[in-house]
Amino acid sequence: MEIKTRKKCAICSSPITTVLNLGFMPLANHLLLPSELALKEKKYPLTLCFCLRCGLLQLGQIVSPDVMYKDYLYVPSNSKTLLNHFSELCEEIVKFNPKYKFVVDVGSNDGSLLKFFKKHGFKVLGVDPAQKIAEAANISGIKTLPFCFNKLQAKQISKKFGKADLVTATNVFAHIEDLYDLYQGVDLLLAPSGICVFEVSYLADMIQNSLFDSIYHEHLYYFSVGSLLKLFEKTNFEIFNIEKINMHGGSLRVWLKKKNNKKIKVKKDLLKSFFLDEERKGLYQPSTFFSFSKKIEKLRKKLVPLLLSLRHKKKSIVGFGAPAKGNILLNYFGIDKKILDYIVDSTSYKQFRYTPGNHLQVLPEETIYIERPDYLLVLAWNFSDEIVKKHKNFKGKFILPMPKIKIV
Ligand code: DWN
Repeated sequence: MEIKTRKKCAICSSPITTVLNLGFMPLANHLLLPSELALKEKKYPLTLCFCLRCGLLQLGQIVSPDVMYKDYLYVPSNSKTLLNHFSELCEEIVKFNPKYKFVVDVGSNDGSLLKFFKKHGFKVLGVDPAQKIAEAANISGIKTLPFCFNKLQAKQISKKFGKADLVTATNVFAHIEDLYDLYQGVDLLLAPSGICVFEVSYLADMIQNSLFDSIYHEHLYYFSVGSLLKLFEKTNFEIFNIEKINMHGGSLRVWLKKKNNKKIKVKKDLLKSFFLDEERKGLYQPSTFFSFSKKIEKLRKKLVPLLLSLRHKKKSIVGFGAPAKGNILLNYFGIDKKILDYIVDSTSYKQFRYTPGNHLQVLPEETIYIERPDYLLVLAWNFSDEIVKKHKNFKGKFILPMPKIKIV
């Protein structure tokens, strides 16, 4: 089934309340081939629902992973910032336990993270449903199984490759519908002394900075620490450490151990401080999310007139980066060919395709030195430092739309 409606909370099965409706949106990462432009484009409802009992913010509609990942175009290796981040994650885990030897990365994509573990002498194994990208990872020497991770697959992996010391997952666990099946699978795969380290976008940062562009059909869940604690109550895991990290607009790095592993100490005071901070920020109150739409409207009322005024002055504007988040921002704010001439992106999979919804062509980054637009609207704003530095010879200006509009 292509899409289904969620009626109850994914963590505690309580009724859920719709708190935000972004209307009908195309799949944010599905850039169209030229031959698809003439076809009727599919758009799906995009709503956020809140559970009063456990505080989980979750999508009201679930699009089938087969639909979302069959022609997946996102790879992390186009960003030095992200690769440096993966290297730091690897170093931190190796420092935590230098004896770990076998790591499985769930949602391993092109193997960017596993390459760092491989350099440390780990046995590495990736799991990712994006067939083309998994194939490229295998060719690059990172063994990758081309399917979605779940409990059944975990059993097969454990039988064939043995128990893992470490399971990692960066920006993946919010993409998997059945969270209990997922963690039962991680439990089956991990050795008794093993740990799972995963990263997810952090709800507190999303609300604080009105990062509505991270709301799209791939992201089924928007976690607070409070909702994660509720989730793990009903699994064989417990959180023993949590770090706030500055990736993708603000994320959490969550460290899990098995409940009966008493060798690793739980940082109880740290977890409590996150919980109290979230309570103070209203992350467990639906009213926080009802007011979220007003903050998005305020941003729209600033950004769109700014862009229109530049166009009125005959200035040319080009989108920089074709991230999933950029497609949400453009479609939700109605920014189309009237404002942007085209988009540039360094990802070869994305080039010469067209963005979903507004059908802007994606061209190679170098185009900006040929066409020389007056402005670049940086849609990959989470990498703006890297982008502005990399293009210091670009003669035009950069418009950074999030979290606050800036022109540099
Ligand atoms: O959860 C997810 C996040 C973590 O990554 C996935 N569902 C999909 C993806 O979201 P995204 O597409 O918003 O991710 P990025 O990493 O913000 O995308 C950046 C885009 O910008 C890529 O298409 C690459 C491009 N880029 C570029 O063209 N030149 C990036 C840099 C740094 C550059 O210099």
